[in-house]
Amino acid sequence: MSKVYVAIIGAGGVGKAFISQLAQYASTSRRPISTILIQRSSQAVVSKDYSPIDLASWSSAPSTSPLSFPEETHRFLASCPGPVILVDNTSSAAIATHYARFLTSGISIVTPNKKAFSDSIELWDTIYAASANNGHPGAGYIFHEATVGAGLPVLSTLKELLETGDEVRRIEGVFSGTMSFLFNSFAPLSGDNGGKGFAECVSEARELGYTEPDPRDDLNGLDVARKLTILARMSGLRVKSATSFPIQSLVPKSLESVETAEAFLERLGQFDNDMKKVKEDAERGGGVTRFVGAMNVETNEVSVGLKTFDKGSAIAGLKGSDNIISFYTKRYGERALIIQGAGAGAEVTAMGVLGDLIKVLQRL
Ligand code: NHO
Repeated sequence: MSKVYVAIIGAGGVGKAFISQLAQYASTSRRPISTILIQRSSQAVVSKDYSPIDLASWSSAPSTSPLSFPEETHRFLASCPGPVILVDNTSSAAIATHYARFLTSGISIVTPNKKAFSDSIELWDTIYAASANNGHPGAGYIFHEATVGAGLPVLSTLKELLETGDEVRRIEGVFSGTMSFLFNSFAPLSGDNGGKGFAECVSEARELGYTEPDPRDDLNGLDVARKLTILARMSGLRVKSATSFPIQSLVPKSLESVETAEAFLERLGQFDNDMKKVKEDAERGGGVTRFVGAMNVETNEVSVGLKTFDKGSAIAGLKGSDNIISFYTKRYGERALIIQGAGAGAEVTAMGVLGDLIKVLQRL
């Protein structure tokens, strides 16, 4: 079996978990896998002769300054003696906008980075048109399962529903591990959260690795909006961008432009009473408040925001950082096909990325 080469960009929470999962997979895989690049913002481990980097000791291997992107990175990968899979474990929009160039050169891409798929519809069209997924000869494949629901099989299920001729009518649920964790701990079913303020719950979610690098990307609803944009586009809706429909933000107006995530978290506590009121209003009506998203193919609508749920509902009963995603389709009707489980965190997200890498290996 011919060797496959892997290049990894981004080695933060998800990237590091991915590298250790890849090391384990490669040690038992019948297909030889050689990692030739591990690139971070400030430094890179580059195997100039394309021999494998030792994944057990990469962090102490000699490093250089990063290859420029896309120029040097593209040149290095396009000259590789075999098929290449590029793993983008960053949240960089600058990297995502160049995917088509790599795909056209036969380089496959797997990524949990939502930016490319939830930006303009034109970028989405360009990426898919350049990929082997759409039958483009000689092109690379692209998979991004972990962009929705981390390791949960959300996009692959949607694809299979559609390919087997089902009709998706609407998709609803809790799509954010951070928001799920926040409301499950800030507004638990029992009503008693041990006196924790909303800001304290946000800091906890960040420490647990659930949030985006800047938690405002979760709290402003944009992360959920990005996931719904991806699901809606895969279902056939031509959503213009992740900001082209109503999104309820939980970031106080005056903190939107605070420079760093740390400064934002320090000041968020000043707004704890606002969220306390939202929680108490829901409780007075006998329910709990949760942050949800929905898309409706029939009415062409997408929405993201807070909603009150009956305490007996599946959404109210979620635990930890769990996501729940309900597909209402022609076949499954109003009882829905439901996927539930941990929807954030480095290990489960890295699993989604490695699962995609294995899908590409099977096609190369
Ligand atoms: P980090 O820890 O900030 O790591 C990013 C790394 O990329 C850093 O080491 C940075 O130096 C490097 N980097 C950035 N720009 C670079 C560049 N131009 N060149 C080279 N290196 C560069 O972020 P994470 O947590 O590891 O996340 C990585 C990617 O996974 C992001 O795109 C993120 O959106 C995505 N992701 C993460 C999660 C998660 O749980 N952490 C999930 C999905 C996707 O399912 C998860 C989810 O949706 C989480 C969401 N916040 C939620 O539901 O609550």
